[in-house]
Amino acid sequence: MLEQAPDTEWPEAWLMPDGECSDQKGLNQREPNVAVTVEELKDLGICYWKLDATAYEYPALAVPWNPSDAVDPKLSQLRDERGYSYADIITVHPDTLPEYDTKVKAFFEEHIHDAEEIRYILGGSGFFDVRNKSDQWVRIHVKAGDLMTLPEGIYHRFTVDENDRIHAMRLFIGQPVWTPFNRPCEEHESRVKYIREYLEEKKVDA
Ligand code: KMT
Ligand code: NI
Repeated sequence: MLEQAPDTEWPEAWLMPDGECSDQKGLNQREPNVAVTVEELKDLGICYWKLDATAYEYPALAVPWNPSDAVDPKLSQLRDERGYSYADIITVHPDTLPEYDTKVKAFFEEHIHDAEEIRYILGGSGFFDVRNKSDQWVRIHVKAGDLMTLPEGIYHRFTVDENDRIHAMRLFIGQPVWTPFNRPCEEHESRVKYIREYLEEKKVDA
């Protein structure tokens, strides 16, 4: 099994200030900053591997991209172990993504999916925000080489940062379904499952 990255290699994460986020591409740290630990990210169901994105070439855009074409042995190992059968590669940048501003706004709507969200960052950077157990926003700064998975049913959103560019591979098990279910969707079975698996107090047998 390909081991996840040691804690020291995980992306930086911090709590965002409470309330509306008026500047989605900014760092949005608290004053003083409150770092979020890797342990806390793992407890939310997040997984993380570090790959070398600079050692291999990837197209700027490939929809789809055949995961069998992976040359990086770490990527092909993850693909095989985790059953990633679909991939595509996109570049979110004003020059390459039609209707950039609309899409960047849409990615930032709080939502869940009925499957794991798997993102491999090939270049550029951005923020994945996830809700922690107290329903606060945790901002995770992803960069080239980061392969991160968000579990099915976790409330999250994405934005580019102030550099306005991210080059990313989106992976999927089976036929891709990117449908977001916007919050609130507490009755959605993926949400129910996430709450049961990650948010409820674990009952210890007497
Ligand atoms: C998402 O999940 O919001 C996206 O796919 C955005 C681009 S990938 C970093
Ligand atoms: Ni999503």
